[in-house]
Amino acid sequence: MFRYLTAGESHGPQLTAIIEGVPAGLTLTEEQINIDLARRQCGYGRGGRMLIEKDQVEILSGVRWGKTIGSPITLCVRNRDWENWHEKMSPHERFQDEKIRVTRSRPGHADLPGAMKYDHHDVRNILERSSARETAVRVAVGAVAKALLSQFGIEVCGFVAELGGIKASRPALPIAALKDMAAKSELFTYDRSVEDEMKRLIDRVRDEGDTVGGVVEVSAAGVPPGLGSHVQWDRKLDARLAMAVMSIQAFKGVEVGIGFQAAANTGSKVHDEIFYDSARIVRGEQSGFYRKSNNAGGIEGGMTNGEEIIIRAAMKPIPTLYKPLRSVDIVSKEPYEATVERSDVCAVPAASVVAEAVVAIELADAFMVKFGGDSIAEMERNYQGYLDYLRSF
Ligand code: EPS
Repeated sequence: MFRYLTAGESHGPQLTAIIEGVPAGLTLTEEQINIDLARRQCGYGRGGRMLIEKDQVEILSGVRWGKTIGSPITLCVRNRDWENWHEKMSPHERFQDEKIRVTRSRPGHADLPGAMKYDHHDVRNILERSSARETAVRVAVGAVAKALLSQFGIEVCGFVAELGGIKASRPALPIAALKDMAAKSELFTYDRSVEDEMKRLIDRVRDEGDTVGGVVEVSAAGVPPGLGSHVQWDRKLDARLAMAVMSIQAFKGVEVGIGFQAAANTGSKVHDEIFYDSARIVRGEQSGFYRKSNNAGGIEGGMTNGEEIIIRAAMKPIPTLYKPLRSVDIVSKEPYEATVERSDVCAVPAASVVAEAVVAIELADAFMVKFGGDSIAEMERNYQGYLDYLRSF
């Protein structure tokens, strides 16, 4: 099992993750994790905080001389903004200051339900942890999952598929080519033709003091058939992926393959017909079975079917707005209009990197469940045995 927890507040000293279950012998460096941390910080539409933060990971346990040793891995990403928050976020009672309490709850945030649930009369106690700042360390965990998956030829990549209703169209290219295109795009999309329109929309929305959301897409290629299971609800891989993606701050919907479109079509148009060609095995493919379409998004009955996994998810517009929204002060009960001094206009490109991370984490977990060993060498033996069997199936 690949499992993890994160801890840390947005303006606290650092974000921390502990990962358990990574086998020994995996090459892992801070530099390789930092590449994904930097990707998450880019993207058109971010606000002032990203000028302060330059996220870098520190590996504090579980790795020795560039390789995992099988023990829990601790990752830490320090918050540079902590400089400005020492007293306001101090664990020590002597810094308590009622004057800096936040009592105004912003619509669309965790503020009000969180304050009610935890009996807080200072919304900061909720917003610090509900903040999407936490995704920085989840991306670091995702980079570890991706390192594990890439040992077995599995590649995962996130893209922006839609922004404020502007749809990108996906070229019929292998994932590596799409990844290159997205890496060169400020919007992290594989469709250059809509990029300017998306940027213009972000500029217009910024001028209006508003925010905009979108749809991210994550693809995983090279995934063998048979990850996940049909036998129990919590072993179904699509269910696990949906939960992981829905757990990203500001996400409101998830679909696998054609998702909601399937509901509007008849069965004969939706289901991917099955073919067999023994020449595929000679060419080194994992199986002779294949599909000519992939409406299922690579998952049938809660299990991978050997086709590319495609997950799409909707991110709502960030609720922290310059434009006033009506709300109520939780202490005085007086109405007020919620506004901010600092906010992102659009974080959909960054969210595509986060979605990529959480999908990679679930796939790494499912992969460990099926082929898990205590070392990479043991997993390679397990995996090779399965591939040999699959080719003869
Ligand atoms: C966030 C609010 C902003 C974002 C932050 C998420 O932070 P601040 O309130 O400090 O300006 O910049 O995102 C990040 C810090 C990040 O690393 O992505 C929120 O309320 O969710």
